[in-house]
Amino acid sequence: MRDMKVLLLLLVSVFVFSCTQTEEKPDLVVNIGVSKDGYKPNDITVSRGQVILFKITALDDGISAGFGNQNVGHCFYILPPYDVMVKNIKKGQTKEIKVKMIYPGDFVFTCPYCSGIFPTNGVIHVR
Ligand SMILES: [Cu+2]
Repeated sequence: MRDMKVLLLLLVSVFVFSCTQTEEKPDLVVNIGVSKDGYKPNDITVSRGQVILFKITALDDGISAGFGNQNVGHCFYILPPYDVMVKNIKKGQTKEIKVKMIYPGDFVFTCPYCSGIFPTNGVIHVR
């Protein structure tokens, strides 16, 4: 029973502290293209507290084209503390995510699928 309470508390903490994804109205739309050449743009500056609607468009198949069997597409992952991810953006697709930029600083975003092979990394500066 005590273990269950600890587990529950842990789950609640994880939810509360990773709560940067939002359904609030966006202050700004940021369009990003992703391909084997990386993200364009890969250097983004936003204001702290803003709600950003990121629209990520995959311009190619990423690792799926010759590097793997499955068509997984690309990914848009902002590392913790933001810890938000848009998965499986396939060639020609645009996927969206709204993020409240509550943490100031410089945060890396990446494609966990292909950043080991392609330069799919970028930085978001929250000022
Ligand atoms: Cu990728």
